[in-house]
Order: sequence, then C-alpha cells, then structure tokens
Amino acid sequence: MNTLSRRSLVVGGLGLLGSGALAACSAPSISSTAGTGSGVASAGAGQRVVAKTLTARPVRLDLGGPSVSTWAYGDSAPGPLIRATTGDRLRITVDNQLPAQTTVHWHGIALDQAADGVPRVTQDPIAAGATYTYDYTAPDPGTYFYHPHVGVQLDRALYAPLIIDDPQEPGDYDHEWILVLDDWVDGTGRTPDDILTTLTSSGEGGMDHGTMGGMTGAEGMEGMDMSSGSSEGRTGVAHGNMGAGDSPYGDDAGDVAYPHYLVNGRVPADPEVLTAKPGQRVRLRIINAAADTIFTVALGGHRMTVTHTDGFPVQPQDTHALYLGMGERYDATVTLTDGVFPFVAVPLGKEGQAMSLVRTGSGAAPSPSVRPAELDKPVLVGAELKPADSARLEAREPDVRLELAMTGQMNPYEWGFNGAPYGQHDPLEIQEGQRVRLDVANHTMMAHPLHLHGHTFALPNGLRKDTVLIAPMQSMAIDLQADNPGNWLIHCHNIYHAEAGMTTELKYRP
Ligand SMILES: [Cu+2]
Repeated sequence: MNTLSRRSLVVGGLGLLGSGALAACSAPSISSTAGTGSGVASAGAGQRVVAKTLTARPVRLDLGGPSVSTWAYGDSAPGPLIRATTGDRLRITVDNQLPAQTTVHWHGIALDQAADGVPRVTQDPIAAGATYTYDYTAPDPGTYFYHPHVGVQLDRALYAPLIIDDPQEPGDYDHEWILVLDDWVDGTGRTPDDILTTLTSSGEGGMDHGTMGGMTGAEGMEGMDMSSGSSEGRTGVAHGNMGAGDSPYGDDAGDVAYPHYLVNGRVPADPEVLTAKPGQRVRLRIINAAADTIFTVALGGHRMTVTHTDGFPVQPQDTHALYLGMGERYDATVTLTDGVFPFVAVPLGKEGQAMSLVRTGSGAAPSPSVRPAELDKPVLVGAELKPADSARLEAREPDVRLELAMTGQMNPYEWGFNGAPYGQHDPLEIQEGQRVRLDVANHTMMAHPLHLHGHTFALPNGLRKDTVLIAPMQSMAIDLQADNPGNWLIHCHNIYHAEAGMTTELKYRP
C-alpha cells in the first residue's frame, strides 16, 4: 500500500479517469487488509462517497525483525491508506475492537467539526466493542494522516496516511511513494501508557535531560517581544539553514529514547525497498507520525525539491535535507540516479535512525547505520518555505489578537498554554468571519509542534500550515481566517506534552 506507480495506472488505462481513479484503484489494496472493508459510490448532488470500514484491534506486528504486540488499524503499521479526491465525502466507519475507548482524528483536514474526533469536545469516545461512523467532506487536496485522539494511543501502530488528490494536479512524476515516519516502543517491554506514567510521576522517560530538568516556563521570558507585529518580532529563529549538528530546535527535542525508529513500519535492518528506474521522477509524501520525535530526513546522493507542506503548495525549494516535526507533512520530488540509496530519518537528539532503501540499479544495500553526506549539509527549516501564490491567505489586518504562550517543563512533567493545563484552560474565543492572529510564544526550552484543528494558518511569511515547529524560546505570530465554526483543539503534537496538558481550545462564539 505504500507505493503507487502512477505510470502503471496510466498504462492500465485508468489515468484517463483522472485522479478519481486513484481512489477507486486503491480500494482493492485496502479491502485486502484483514478487517478493513471499503467501497466507492456516487452520492446525491454529484458528490462522490468514499466509504470504508476501519478496524482498530490488538495485533502482533513484524517490524522487520522485532516482533511486537500492539494496537493497529487492520493488521499493519502504518494502517490502510485512505485516498479520495477533493470534494469527496468520506464515510469511514470505525469498528473499535480495542480493549479501550478510542476516536479517530483526520489530521489537517478542514472538516465539519462533528467529525473531528476529539472526545468530549466533538463526540463521546467510541466504547470498546462499539462502532462509529465519521462522515465529512475533504475540501482541500494534500497529504494528511489519521490517528486516535485518546490518550497516547497514537504512539502505538494506530496511524495511517490519508491522501486527498487534486483533479487539477498535473502529476508529472513516474512514482509516488508515501513515507510514514515513526518512533517505536510499544511491545518492547513498555507501552506508551507506561511511559506517560513514568514521565508524569518522575519527569524521566529515558532521555538524559541534563541541566534542563529544573528549567521553568517563566525563566527567560524577560526581554521577549510578545506583541510586536513586525516581521522581525514574529519570527524568533533568525537563521534556518544549519547543519544537523546545529539544529535550531536544540538537542533536547524529545522526552523518550525509543528502541526503534521506523519508515513504513520497518526497522533499518530489514527496510522497505522502493524500486524505480534511473532518471525517473518520484513524488515523496513524507508524514511524521511519531509521538515524540523530530526527524531530519535525507535521500542519499540526491537533492529533493519540496513542493508542498501540510497539503498546501509552496514555491519549489531544493534541499539536501529537511526537518519534520510530529504531525507535519512535506511533499518533495526527486529525479533518481542509478544505484541503491538510503532514505534516512534521523531522530533529533536521540540515538539510531529510520531508513528505507531506494533501488534503481544493482549494488549492495548500505548499512542500516549509514549516514548520507546530505545530513552534513544545510537542513531546510520548513517554516522558511514560501507559499505558492495560490496558497496565500488574502492580506488583511487581524480583527483580534490572542496570546498563546507555550509553558511548562520536564520536572515536574507539566505542560500547558498560558500557564494552565488542559481542563483548567481558558478557551481562546473568536467569532466567525474574523481574521485572527495568535501570538505564539514558546517559553520553554524544548521545541513543540503546534497543531490547530479544522483550519490552516499562515506564518508571518504567508506559508500555510496546520502544524508548525516552534523552537525553544521562539515567538511567531500566526494568522487564520475564522471560517469553520466550532470548537477546535490547539495542541502540541508531542503526544506526551498534549496529554500532560499542552492542549487548549479555539472556540467560536455563537
Ligand atoms: Cu510539546
């Protein structure tokens, strides 16, 4: 399910049907996944319906050596690809065979809030043994993913890609490869719930945090410009392109030292092998589904051209390597040369790496610990990409400005916004039709990927994102158009931080 050759579809005659054929074509591979049914039907008023059943259940998975007991959608990590076309209606029934409540969140989709999958905000959690149907329209094309929004379930195998195809997309590439990154611990002697308990009781999940354990959110706030609307005040990180050893996100990027890092559910010792011919163009859709790990990604021997982030197009940008925060997605194209190449995802501030192999010719596979030279070259900071003109928010002064300070520390393990954990938070209140500016300020010594549900926001340079990495002590003003009424979460996409309180709500007043 992780590879799809557009050329083979065209050769099969399906290309004439446009991108709609992609969803229909992907259906058989999805229905072949045990416990997962699917179908595509036309709906009334010309809207096509993509209907599937997703079964969440305990499974045993082979990660390419390590065999683990975990929870998954169907019987694989990542779970089954869901694919539709812009404007389609998705009707996804979740059959919860887990021994726990769950929900599914469709990360990045500007959907009707009733389908957003947030327990006690948009729905009651789906009880063990129960089913629930999500029904929503996907308004924007792009690379998305889906995962639970209950506890730290995301840190099991409960994640999978969600691709919305663009009927206008020229598709001038020979292959499309979806690459899902993950950090893995479940079934290795600890569960994610064990780790959350350890973190919240002692502040240590296995990482050596050195001297930062006593750092509090209030320290270092003095002198920060929290209100400036100037472009200088809105971007706290001055320089983006730094080597991997000199990351703007610091070395203390995560809380958990994971035993394994995965691309498409495989460890580097027995990686997935992606095959193509020399000279072919490939579209990579890279998704960071990890719970606690920022990755630096590179393809050995190649430069990538980044074309989209979080679904939206950017001005194409060449790079040797790029950072991906948890919940972020980047699309890139690459023209392949002849040989065998490692696609690596190196966890920031942690040991080990994730890897897939790209094979266009003969040759020995590189070592699982290979470090491509691209990692020593400047690494692209996604927030510095420029938006494609088609992706820009219409210029407008904000009607309302709201402060969103990221606060907390490791010891005690408490995270929040504006000094309060979720549950004691004051929702950020807005009204439909407003242009809203969120003055985000990271008052902590860690990087946090900030994720907003139901909307895509604009960074100071106009870049459209739904998840953005905020560096330690960085401030950044982000603008959004209040065009999707409801009650939406804003949270850190480090799932342990989110669970420990770094979650709040953006609430439309009636
Ligand atoms: Cu965080």
